Amino acid sequence: MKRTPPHILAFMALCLFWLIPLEAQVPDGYDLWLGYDKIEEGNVLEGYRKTVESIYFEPRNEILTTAFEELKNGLTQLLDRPPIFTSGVNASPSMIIGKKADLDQKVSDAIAEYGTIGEEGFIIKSIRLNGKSVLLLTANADIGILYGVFRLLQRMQGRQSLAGLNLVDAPKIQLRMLNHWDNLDRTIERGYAGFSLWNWQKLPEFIDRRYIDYARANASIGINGTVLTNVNANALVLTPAYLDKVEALANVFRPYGIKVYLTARFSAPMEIGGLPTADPLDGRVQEWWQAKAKEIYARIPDFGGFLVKANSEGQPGPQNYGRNHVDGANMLAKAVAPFRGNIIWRAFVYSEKDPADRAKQAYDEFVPYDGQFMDNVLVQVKNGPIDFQPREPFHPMFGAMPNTPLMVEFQITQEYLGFSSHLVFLPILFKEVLDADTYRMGKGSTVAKVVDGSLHGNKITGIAGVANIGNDLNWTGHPFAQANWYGFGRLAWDPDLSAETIADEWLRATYSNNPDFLKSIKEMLVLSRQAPVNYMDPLGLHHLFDTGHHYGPGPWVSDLSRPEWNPTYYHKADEKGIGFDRTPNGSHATAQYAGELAAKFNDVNTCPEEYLLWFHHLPWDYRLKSGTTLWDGLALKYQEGVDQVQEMISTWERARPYVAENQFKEVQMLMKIQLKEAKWWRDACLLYFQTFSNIELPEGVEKPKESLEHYRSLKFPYAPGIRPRWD
Ligand code: BDP
Repeated sequence: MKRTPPHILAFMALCLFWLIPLEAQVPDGYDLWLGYDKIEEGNVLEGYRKTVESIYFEPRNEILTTAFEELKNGLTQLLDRPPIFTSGVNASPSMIIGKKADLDQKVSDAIAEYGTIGEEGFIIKSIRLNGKSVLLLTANADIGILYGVFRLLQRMQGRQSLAGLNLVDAPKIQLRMLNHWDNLDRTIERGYAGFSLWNWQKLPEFIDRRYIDYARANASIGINGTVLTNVNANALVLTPAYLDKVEALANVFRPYGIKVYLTARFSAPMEIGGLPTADPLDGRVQEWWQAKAKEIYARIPDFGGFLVKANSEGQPGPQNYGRNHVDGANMLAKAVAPFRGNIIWRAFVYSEKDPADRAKQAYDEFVPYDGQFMDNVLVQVKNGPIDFQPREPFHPMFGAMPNTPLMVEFQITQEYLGFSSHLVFLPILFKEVLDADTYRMGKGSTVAKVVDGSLHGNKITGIAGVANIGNDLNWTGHPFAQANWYGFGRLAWDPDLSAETIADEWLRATYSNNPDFLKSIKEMLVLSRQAPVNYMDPLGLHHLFDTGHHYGPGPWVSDLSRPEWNPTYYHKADEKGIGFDRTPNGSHATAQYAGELAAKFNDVNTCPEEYLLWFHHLPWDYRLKSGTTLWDGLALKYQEGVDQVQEMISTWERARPYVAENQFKEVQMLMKIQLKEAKWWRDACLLYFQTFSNIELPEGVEKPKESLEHYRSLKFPYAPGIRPRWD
């Protein structure tokens, strides 16, 4: 056999030497916003290095050790050298980290703000100590230190100055939770980023590195609770074999300040407990849940509690036994109360037996129960009255139940927003809802104030986001969908933050600090929230989605057994016009809003145009504010949505110099899909609505390439995220 000449061998070795590090440098998105790339700007680097030259920080327990490791790792990468940790304050460190109780009194006495930051807040402040300027990071409790460390690193990622800093921050909402709609077979209902992270088969022994990185990412944005399982619940997760696995996950998340919750299937006492009933007023059922709670808390002392979807979309609940939501929720609340657990009871209900407008049903069913739930019950309300549509007015329950803590539930996963192939920056949507004024206690009674408890003085507060996370390499499928996870967490911490600030923080941490990049991509993010509303559901239209999978348009669907599952129920298009009349002439859903708002929505002249067809059925020749007819305006909106995607594509071109080529291409390819699908939406919807309006498309709207029959014939049996049917 011929031997390879030594110079070829040397060349090959050299190639390997070059290839390996090069490959390792290609960003794959796994790091999320926690990629601590070395700071290249010399003066900034020097400034930071000086500030954190030597650090006094004694990690005395699990959470502090997490914070210590995170700090060490982050600083080592950002500053390209490991920090020096001193063994005491006497060594005159440039930075001191410690909670109040662990600090020298001389140091903690210098801080007046401890009383304002509660258990989870932190203070990062420049103080003078022994004639020297020192950066102090302090808190009342360990978790505050961890949050402070993450914030410090984030400021460095964003190149914000640390000089003369006085940052006092604490979360405004107590329970900041992700809801995973993950099934035990690892499929994810409405999940578009692969399979579930939870590898039930290998748990409890095998701890996937992902669990730890998931916890890090959540802690970095202040998320402190996670519901591991789907709201369409499987009782098996409450059996000992699965509780072993849940316990293992809880142990991984605890050092990051994250509590584990489970969904409770209401009929579990029958399915896994062998009881003949799940009636909440039956003593055996009550005892079963009490014993179950005891069993769980014996394993997981800080277990958060149960999230329950009851009597909704076929899920069992107290109504199966002639009882009501209060009976059901309080029965469970009593079981977890001795362990300081909470029950989160969902208000997403609508019934096939109730002929009332679906948008009205949750309010009608829940508002009369105000004040009747036990103190450890929170009612979780979706942001709008239908179901996570591209745009909905806020849910009228907000502000209408002053004696009940209401959580808002947002959907981070994009069930109705193009799955993980469309780029949509959701913090803008979340802010529209949080900033909406309910007028319930006069002007300024925003949804944010209902949720953070300040409007009605609730003792317990919470917010939930349906996770968009799966086992895709980059966690969320679309690289920009990471921003929605990030943004949800930041708003859960502080609902008053602006979407602009969130975009800025995320872009800097994830991609680049270049001002040109930031400016154009921030504009693109704003556009990304408007575009899908225009190309899917403009002017207040809603639920035009194809059945079951919700992938793409299906405005023609009208043959499903339940009326409110058909898109035709929502758009009500006919020869005369289009839209759902929710004024006093129609379903009168507007009556569920405060008087000022109801009046505004009822009057077609004052109703915001973005909600026009949500509240009104209008003739095709109705004149919009722009002077065009409704038909023309609708068609032009669809076109505008497509044009906006086109514009996003051009803007992304400008990002090329600032991001790695693979990152650039990945987003570019996804945007091509988004453009194709935006056109699909425009053409399918307009061709269909045209069968009623019988009017030509106006100038400026591209002619559809295919026929209506073509769009109607499309089938997607393998679209991801479909709901499993075991109930
Ligand atoms: C809808 C989803 C369905 C969920 C339901 C819910 O289509 O898969 O189970 O909401 O929130 O958005 O319970």
